Amino acid sequence: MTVVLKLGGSVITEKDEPETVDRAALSAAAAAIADSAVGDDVVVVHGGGSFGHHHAAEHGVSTTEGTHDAGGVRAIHGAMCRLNAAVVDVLADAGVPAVPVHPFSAAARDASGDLSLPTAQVRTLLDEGFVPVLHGDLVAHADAGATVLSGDELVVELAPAVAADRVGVCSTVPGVLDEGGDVIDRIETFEAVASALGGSDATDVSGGMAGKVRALLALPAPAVVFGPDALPAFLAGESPGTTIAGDDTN
Ligand code: IP8
Repeated sequence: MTVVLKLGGSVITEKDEPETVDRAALSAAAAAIADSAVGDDVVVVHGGGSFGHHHAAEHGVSTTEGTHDAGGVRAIHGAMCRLNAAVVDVLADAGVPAVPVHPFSAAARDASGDLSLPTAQVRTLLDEGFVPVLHGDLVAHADAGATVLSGDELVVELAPAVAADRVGVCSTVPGVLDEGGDVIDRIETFEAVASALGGSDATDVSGGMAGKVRALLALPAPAVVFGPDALPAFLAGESPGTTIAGDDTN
């Protein structure tokens, strides 16, 4: 079984405190991954939380607005590397064979924004028994300098590349919520939930929950969106929160 697991940046960091890891939340996630990693191939992707977003905002960089300021690039990428090192350390302390993989060193976007992400190293690391840990980062972007590459985009690229059987998105909410604030159990088409999600036709995968759902519907494997408390259940093979299963999963 191959699992791609996204740990939301706001799950593992203190969102309002610049560059502060939420040690308790990260340790709990690491313990859950350590318990389950035996026998499964697991790729971890984490978001930026109070590390990358803080610096990206300061330098006016987003998924579409780039920068040619090398100092800004070093500041944003450096912050993500510090968070990645903290995540890898906590996973290692929990007994997970975690190793860092930095997308900025490998990925590129062309002038129309299409992403190319080499994945042979991730597949090979999995085959060799490691748990690769990637992170939202910056990416070299033709005609724009460097732009933000979100963890969600990485999940969408990686899941088919490693032939993931399951995709988990651990966020601060317990699933995709309907207008009344209740968790939607299962989503098979975007149209069925468009009004609950604000009907956004955003195609940018970092464009909130609507964009996330759209991107996850296009995956060949079912994706599950859940809150931190449900991580052990997800890793045990259950589907807590919201299951997102588009046509291609059948
Ligand atoms: O939190 C953002 O990753 P995300 C990474 O997954 C940076 O959107 C550099 C802000």
